[in-house]
Amino acid sequence: MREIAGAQPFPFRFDPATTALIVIDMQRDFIEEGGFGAALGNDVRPLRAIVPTVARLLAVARGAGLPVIHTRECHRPDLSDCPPAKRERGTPALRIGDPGPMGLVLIAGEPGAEIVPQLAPAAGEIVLDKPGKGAFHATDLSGHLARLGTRSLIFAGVTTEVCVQTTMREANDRGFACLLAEDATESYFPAFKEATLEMIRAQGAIVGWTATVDRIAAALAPAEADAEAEHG
Ligand code: TIU
Repeated sequence: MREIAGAQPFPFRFDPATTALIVIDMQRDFIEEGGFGAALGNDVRPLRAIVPTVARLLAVARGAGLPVIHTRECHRPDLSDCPPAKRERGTPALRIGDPGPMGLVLIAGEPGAEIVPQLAPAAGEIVLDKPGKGAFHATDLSGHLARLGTRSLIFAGVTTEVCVQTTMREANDRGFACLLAEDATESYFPAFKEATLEMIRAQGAIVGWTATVDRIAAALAPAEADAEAEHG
């Protein structure tokens, strides 16, 4: 067992052998100009700023042998998995499925739906397309986690209070111990990010824990030392 002593609201204990990293929706559509996030009226720059920190967390997780799951919020080209209530909501500059500068907005296979190149999935990592905000809805995430033997999940990605928090709550209800990497997640609304971190860890970690990437890396580092010792 490992421990992140500096996690909030109290130390997070986990076994690297049953822990996976899940990186939520680090797609061009949320992070770059001309995508879905910008079409909703948001400034995408704060999201772009966390890319190096997410890359570091990915490197740490890969180095420690943790399975990595990447998600992408996107829909089929025929929109059969996009409820009209989602597509028709509000008055965005571009709706899901509309042609934009990065192809059809939030559609699988289009450039905008791809994960940013700095965080590209490595060979063998799971890439899960999801039509909802939560990654368990209408996907086989539960099956993947059962096959991996996962019991604890480390979360990163965007946006903190929408797809990340929704998925964390889904995972928490399914019995996973969930920890959110504080500096590897971001919102278009700074106050919403802070409120989300607080509500996750309030009431004795009612949804889960939070910790910085530095602290997560420090807790996982001995795994590398163990591996070196094993291989002589
Ligand atoms: N991935 C994700 O969070 N989808 C969103 O639509 N987020 C917003 O904050 N809009």
